[in-house]
Amino acid sequence: MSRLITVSNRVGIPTTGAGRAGGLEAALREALEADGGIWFGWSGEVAETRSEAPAILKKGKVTFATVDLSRADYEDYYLGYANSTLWPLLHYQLGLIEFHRKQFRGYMSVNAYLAQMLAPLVEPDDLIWVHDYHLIPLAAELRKLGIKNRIGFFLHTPFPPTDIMVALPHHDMMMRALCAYDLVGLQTENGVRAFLDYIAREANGRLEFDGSLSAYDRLTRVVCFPIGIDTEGFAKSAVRAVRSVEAKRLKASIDQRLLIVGVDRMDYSKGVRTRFEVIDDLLSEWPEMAAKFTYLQITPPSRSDVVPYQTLRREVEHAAGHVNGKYSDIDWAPIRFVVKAVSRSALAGIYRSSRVGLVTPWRDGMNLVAKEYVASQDPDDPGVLVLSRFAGAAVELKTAILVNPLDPGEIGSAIHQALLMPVDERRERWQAMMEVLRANTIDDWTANFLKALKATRPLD
Ligand code: GDG
Repeated sequence: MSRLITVSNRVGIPTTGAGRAGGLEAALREALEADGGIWFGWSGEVAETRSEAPAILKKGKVTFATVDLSRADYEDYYLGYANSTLWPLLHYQLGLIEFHRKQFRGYMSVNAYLAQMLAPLVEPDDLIWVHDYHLIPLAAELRKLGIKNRIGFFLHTPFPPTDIMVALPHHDMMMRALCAYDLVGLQTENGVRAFLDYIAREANGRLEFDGSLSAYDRLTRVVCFPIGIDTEGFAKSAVRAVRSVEAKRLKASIDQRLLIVGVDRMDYSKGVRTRFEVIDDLLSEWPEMAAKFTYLQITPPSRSDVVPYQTLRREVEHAAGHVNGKYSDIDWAPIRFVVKAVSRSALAGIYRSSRVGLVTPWRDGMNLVAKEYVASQDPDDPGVLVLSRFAGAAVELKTAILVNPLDPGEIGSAIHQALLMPVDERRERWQAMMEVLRANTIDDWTANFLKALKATRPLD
């Protein structure tokens, strides 16, 4: 029986009870528990020097193996190349990309180091599943060390079109590194098409009759696996959560008003800045909507050591204050802006209590908030999802109101439509989305990826 080794930038060590884990973390842990396995990655600690060997923690059939990184690694690999070069590139934000050779070298060096730390833990039959853009070169580095196991990679972000990809200095190296995997999983068919287009135009590779991709003197597979959520679990916890203290506090505080909710990490790709302009447009176009709704935006801080994230925080705080200053009355303010994380169960209750879920990223690999919002709704009186057409989730959630996230006027009209939408139409739209979410859960996603990885041929 093959063991599973998952590798991700941060490791989901169960510290505070299983109930706290997010859907992805819980699903990966479950997959590891099934046949036993290892979860390997950075500990999240920045130490004077890198660890000489992984710290090992065993819980049941799962081993958590983590290493510390140095301050230079944190700056060059994590803040630098991963989050200031690759993240904006993968979200089509060419104007925000920074590129420094020192950071690129740091990124390559951390990947080589992680491969050295991981290689001794690998047994011949293990399946290795690597996650996300921090770790693109890991398979190539493991191959250099003689690891012949089947290695899969899943990219949680979008995969951009060729004309954007080639803006990355060393794009050829990154693509060659991706093709060192036996299986590359992407969120959407659009991403798969972009990958194949790059390989055909820039790498002189081709798609073989059996569906594998021949490039850089080897074969790989590139397949779309849209990530899902624990649909029924979320639905159940939303039912419980509306009875929680937090949900009751929220309900009492908004009075009879309709709630609009947005939940996003503080990240420019999520389109949070535009949303305050949306509320401004909405209230100037339909002044009679004043005091009829409350817009609650929950935005946990994220990557606050990266300069564009600091700028974003200042700008959004300013924008929220500006709109509130313009429209508030003594007993009502249009916006509640919460810059901190709330508990997972409170989140489910908040989703369920709100008439509109506002999810308008400029670009997003999938966007789990959109799916969680739908799963949390009351079947008899569901809320309406207003969703960016540029989120991966828009491919599946076709009966949301789809909007262009760059057009505040269009989003404002969509909210207006959602606030006034009759219950029959809300139910119809919700049922169609819920069917999709039941047919593709996080467990299906894990099982589908692992099945496809097992079906690839190990190296001789
Ligand atoms: C990446 C890709 C892709 C948010 N605020 C709180 C909180 N959250 C949880 C949400 C959701 C998760 O964080 C965010 O997931 P998203 O999918 O929306 O976005 P990213 O973090 O950017 O994730 C994305 C995803 O990977 C999976 O492949 O969909 O495209 O960018 O689960 O509920 N959770 C709690 N408190 C908060 O305040 N507890």
